Amino acid sequence: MSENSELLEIYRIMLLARILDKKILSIQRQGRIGPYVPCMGEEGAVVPSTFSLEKNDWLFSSYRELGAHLARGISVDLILAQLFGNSQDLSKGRQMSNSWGSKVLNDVPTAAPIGAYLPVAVGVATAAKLRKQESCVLAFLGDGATSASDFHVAMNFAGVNKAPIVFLCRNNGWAISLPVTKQTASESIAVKAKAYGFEGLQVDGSDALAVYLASKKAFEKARQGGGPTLIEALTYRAGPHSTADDPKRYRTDEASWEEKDPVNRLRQSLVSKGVWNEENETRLSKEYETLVSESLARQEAIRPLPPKELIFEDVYSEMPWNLKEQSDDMLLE
Ligand SMILES: Cc1ncc(C[n+]2csc(CCOP(=O)(O)OP(=O)(O)O)c2C)c(N)n1
Ligand SMILES: [Mg+2]
Repeated sequence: MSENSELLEIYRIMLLARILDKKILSIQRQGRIGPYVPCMGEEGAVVPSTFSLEKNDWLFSSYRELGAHLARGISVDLILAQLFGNSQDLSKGRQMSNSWGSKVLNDVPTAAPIGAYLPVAVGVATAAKLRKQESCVLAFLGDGATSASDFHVAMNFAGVNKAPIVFLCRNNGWAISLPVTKQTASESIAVKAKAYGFEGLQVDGSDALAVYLASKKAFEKARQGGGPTLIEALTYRAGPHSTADDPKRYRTDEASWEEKDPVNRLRQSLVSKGVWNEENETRLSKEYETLVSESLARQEAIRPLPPKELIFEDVYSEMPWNLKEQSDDMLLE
């Protein structure tokens, strides 16, 4: 596939993520789903990097990577089923919202403690290397996750084992209300890779082409046995941390958001290359609006919801006594 056709594909998914994210945010505000973590502003970092993944590779994410899951092949129906926690949700409503994943797509649902999955991601990459399998791993994280002990464990283990993994840190400047200046005294996040013996680089996360090229190079290196790379993508969290957050209480930097919008930037670049125009844009936006509203109507209507006793299933082959006690108590309520 030529670079322009890859970029067009990337653009389509970024646009779908934008439209879907806006719709989800609005239904959350109407009380139709539980809490939601929006992704607007960070599509340029997450979608292009996911395009370097092959079928047998693995994707690990946090919660703001809606576009990465769409790029990996998770359908809009499954995205919404997860948020409604209905019976079509692959985890049957037992995961926190935004914890998307799919076993067949090697897309691993996230864990709530920040960074907890990073050592697991490195383990998967190391295992693939030991077994002489071709697979690589893409692991997303936020700037806040770089203070978690699991991040350092993962970076160290990845460096020592030359694991085929690409860490993509979305540095959006905030960990809820904590600015990145209070997160680390390092000159950058990228520089941290040096201490663990591998390459770290910074890229403009609003520039989809830059992220695409940096990720492609990092994956080529990993596939050739060159080990890990840490990519720090400088992004902009355009919305609140989550629907339970009010950024007006701690943030005043919203003025220049339009220039940073990665969807607009990629669109303008495709238009200037002559491979996209207003007519294409209108047609595709309409198509996605319809896709999203039809899927929403389908997923919201699915009843009955999974029974609450399901939360005790699929973990132990025989339920331990303490869980049995909790389950009995719950069913009495
Ligand atoms: C170990 C742990 N500490 C704290 C939290 C609460 N928490 C949830 S999200 C978050 C901020 C993470 O920020 P960052 O990694 O920068 O990701 P972003 O939300 O900016 O995408 C925090 C502190 C948590 N989930 N796990
Ligand atoms: Mg952050």
